[in-house]
Amino acid sequence: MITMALSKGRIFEETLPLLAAAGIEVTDDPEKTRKLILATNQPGIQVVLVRATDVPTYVQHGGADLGVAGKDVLLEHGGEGLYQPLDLKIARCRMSVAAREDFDYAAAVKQGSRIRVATKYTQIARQHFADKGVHVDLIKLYGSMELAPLTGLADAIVDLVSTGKTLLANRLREVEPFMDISSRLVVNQAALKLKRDRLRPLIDAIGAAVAKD
Ligand code: PRT
Ligand code: MG
Repeated sequence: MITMALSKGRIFEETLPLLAAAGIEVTDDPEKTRKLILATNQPGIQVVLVRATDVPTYVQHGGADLGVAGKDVLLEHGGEGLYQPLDLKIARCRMSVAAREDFDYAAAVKQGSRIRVATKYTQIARQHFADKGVHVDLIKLYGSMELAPLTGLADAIVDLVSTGKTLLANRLREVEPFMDISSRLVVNQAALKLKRDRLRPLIDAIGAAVAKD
């Protein structure tokens, strides 16, 4: 059996057409079933639904042979034990610094002030500000980052932006987009050796589908 880990929502939706191009159809609809293991039209291939941030962990430890995860999630995880053969170019967005309209980010950076930054993405944020030589106090949050500058918890946030509507609705300004994000195919390194005959053609078919778009 080949097991593929996907997260519900945009990653599942946007992976479906790539699987279809490889001849794989998921026969259960995750929005209509409570099942976490979904069958496909191929008896030897199943899909497991896990949280987006858990996909690398499942694949790393062999709970799944392969999976799809955002570059953001992979950088935070570290990518240990994962082979990353393909950029699937799906679930695209960007990682940005955002601040309240009345916070002068550029001036704070120029003056070398310590900036309080709230984020779920502490590894990515730490690396970004270190590269820029900006001093920051990072505050780890698990969600609703937009609230942090509005309540005075932080001066700025680091978060994903796609349409910009969330920032706008919370009167925040995107002051520094710094990384393009898309989702990658990740494969368990041991599985790639042991199940190579089945995994390699699957990876190649998905790769061909990406190249066509
Ligand atoms: O939502 P849940 O807590 O279950 O898990 P998750 O947020 O980890 O999963 P999901 O499905 O929301 O995101 C999975 C992956 O999609 C992420 O790891 C990213 O690689 C990618 N992706 C693409 C996004 C977005 N676009 C995105 N816009 N992930 C999150 N967002 C959020 C963002 O954090 C912000 O809250 O959407 C909001 C901004 O969107 P706009 O359109 O208002 O700018
Ligand atoms: Mg989400």
